[in-house]
Amino acid sequence: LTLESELALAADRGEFELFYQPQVRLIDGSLVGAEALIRWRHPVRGYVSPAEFMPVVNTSALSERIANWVMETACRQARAWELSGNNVRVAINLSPSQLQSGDLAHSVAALLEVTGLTSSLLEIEVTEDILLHDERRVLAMFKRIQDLGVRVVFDDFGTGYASLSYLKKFPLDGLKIDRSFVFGLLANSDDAAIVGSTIGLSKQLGLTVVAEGIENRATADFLVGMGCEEGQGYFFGRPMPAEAFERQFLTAE
Ligand code: G
Ligand code: G
Ligand code: NA
Ligand code: MN
Repeated sequence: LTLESELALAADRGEFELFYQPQVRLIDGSLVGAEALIRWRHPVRGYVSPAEFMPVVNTSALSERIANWVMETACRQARAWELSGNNVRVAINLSPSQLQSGDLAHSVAALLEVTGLTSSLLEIEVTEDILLHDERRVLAMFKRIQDLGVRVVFDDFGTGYASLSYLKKFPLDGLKIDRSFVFGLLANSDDAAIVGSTIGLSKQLGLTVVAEGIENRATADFLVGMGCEEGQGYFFGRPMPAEAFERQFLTAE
């Protein structure tokens, strides 16, 4: 069995799950959102990381099917939390290959309609590389997604091939500062300069900014000092199953 056919079987058998990692307001640690991260619960191997299987998904016919499953699962979860009185902005990841076929804007509109989710509680994370292919089609599609009120952010900002001009032409609500710049923030003045400039740039462009990969309080405090409002990282919580996320971060209605 190839990994690709194993993955198709896994999808048929419902072996995929979404984990949720908290995103918080750095000033007081209060919850603002969650990033949904896919996991494969393999019957023998246990949880398998997307780093192992998403590269295969992304080059296979499964790509769109998985994207639709992730979107639907995240929207249903976000709506359930919304109904229980917790407005959690849920962010999903879409790889460039998952946008090649189909009409994402149409799928998103249909999902919002079916689930009843408030559109601003859904966020889509894309990497800067998204515009490398079929720029006009992708731009038009994301304009329609943003018109629905769904948030769109650049993930891993600063690590891709995009130029700053993408910030002008892409309909964007926020940036996520890649964790490779955040890890060394306290020790490396280049990282500090890059992070500080990105925070400044975001503010001047009216974008929200989330720092990723925060692993200790000192880094969180330093980011607050630089004017960064939101953060994510093991210091606040690891990606975890929905039930664990609810117990740790949400209030029962
Ligand atoms: O969760 P973890 O840090 O192991 O994720 C590893 C990589 O897999 C990250 O680059 C992350 O963006 C990606 N990833 C996680 N979940 C999804 C998903 O649902 N869809 C896509 N396209 N990528 C994902
Ligand atoms: O590419 P993307 O930014 O979507 O990747 C998200 C991945 O980053 C997830 O797989 C998650 O497990 C990982 N991650 C989240 N917070 C931290 C952190 O504080 N430290 C490290 N090393 N990885 C993190
Ligand atoms: Na992400
Ligand atoms: Mn990222």
